[in-house]
Amino acid sequence: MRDYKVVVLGAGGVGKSSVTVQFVQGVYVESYDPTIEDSYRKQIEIDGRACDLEILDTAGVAQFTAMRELYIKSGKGFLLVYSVTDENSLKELLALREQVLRIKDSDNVPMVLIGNKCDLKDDRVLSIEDGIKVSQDWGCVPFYETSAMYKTNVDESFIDVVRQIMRKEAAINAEKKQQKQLQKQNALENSGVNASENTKDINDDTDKSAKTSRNKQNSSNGEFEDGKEKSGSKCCVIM
Ligand SMILES: Nc1nc2c(ncn2[C@@H]2O[C@H](COP(=O)(O)OP(=O)(O)OP(=O)(O)O)[C@@H](O)[C@H]2O)c(=O)[nH]1
Ligand SMILES: [Mg+2]
Repeated sequence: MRDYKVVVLGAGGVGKSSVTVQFVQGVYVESYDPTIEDSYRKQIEIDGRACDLEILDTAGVAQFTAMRELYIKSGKGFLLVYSVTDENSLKELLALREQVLRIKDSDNVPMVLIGNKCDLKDDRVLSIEDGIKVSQDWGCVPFYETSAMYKTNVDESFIDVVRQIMRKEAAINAEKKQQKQLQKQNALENSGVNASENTKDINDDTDKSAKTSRNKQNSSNGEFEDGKEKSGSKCCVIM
């Protein structure tokens, strides 16, 4: 079973714990108890693959955020949560995302943008378009409006980020395999032993293994086709 470490980030009180507990335990927590740090495990099957999710529900309240750098380092995917009833919570996410990209030293980090509390229609101050705009500014990061209270788009958000982690890992593994083949090919060429025959064999092998790897990806999650990645995540998914 593969391990997937997902980190839930966002300002205080936006509903990180409520969303997480809804996903893991299927219950809604009405009371507000600021989190210091909570870790959950959940096993689910995604696209036919058994996944062991470790979910880190983090602190949003400033005095508890000292550990942030450490858990961003160890996380593979991120749920960035704001509340549609709190304008500042979306602003805070901009800096949080920058921090994630800086610590990960990459622009390609599995993440979803979540606008929570979408059931609170009278208290809403941020529109769906506000969320879509941020998602687009972030290079079309998948965006979901969620309600932890009604379990709206909660499972979908977690599954989306795990799928992104899977796709990233598959791409890294394919690249590693290709590099190994190239090294093997170079070593044979340098040894000068019947180089042209061997190279032909290896090229054939590379072709076959690339095809097999593509086929595997097609049959398991349909994310790759003809060696090109299909966009599995919609740019913006809203309730
Ligand atoms: N109506 C409504 N209330 C919500 C929703 N999600 C969370 N809440 C409420 O908002 C309050 C804060 O929720 P938490 O999940 O504790 O927020 P948090 O982001 O974990 O807060 P910190 O741990 O302090 O960072 C609680 O009273 C929740 O019941 C939602 O989707 N709809
Ligand atoms: Mg919390």
